[in-house]
Amino acid sequence: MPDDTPPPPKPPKAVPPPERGQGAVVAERKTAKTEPPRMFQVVLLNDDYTPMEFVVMVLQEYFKRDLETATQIMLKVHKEGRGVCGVYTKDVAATKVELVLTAARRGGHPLQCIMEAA
Ligand code: TYC
Repeated sequence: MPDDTPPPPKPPKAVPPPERGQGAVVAERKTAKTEPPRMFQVVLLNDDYTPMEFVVMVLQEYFKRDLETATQIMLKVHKEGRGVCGVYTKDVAATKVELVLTAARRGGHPLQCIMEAA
């Protein structure tokens, strides 16, 4: 009597893991390239009315300069017309300009402070 039962399913062939060039998915390790942030310098401008002591205080208080450095920067602004207080990221520089101008206006001084791309 003929046996018409279908043959049992063959066991799946063991598939070797793909290698390079045979359909393998290779995760490329790209070096993360994050550009450093643009930097901005905060600059004090000279005027004839703001007291030297106030400018030195500003440099100590808002730019964390010690008394000697603050005095040197103030004198540079006084003699040359402008001087860099510090270099910061955009938001930090903008905040410092605002704080300096607010303090100056509160004290009734015409001190000018600006930021510019470093
Ligand atoms: N020129 C000012 C004075 O003789 C002093 C001064 C220094 C003002 C720096 C502003 O950013 C300044 N009193």
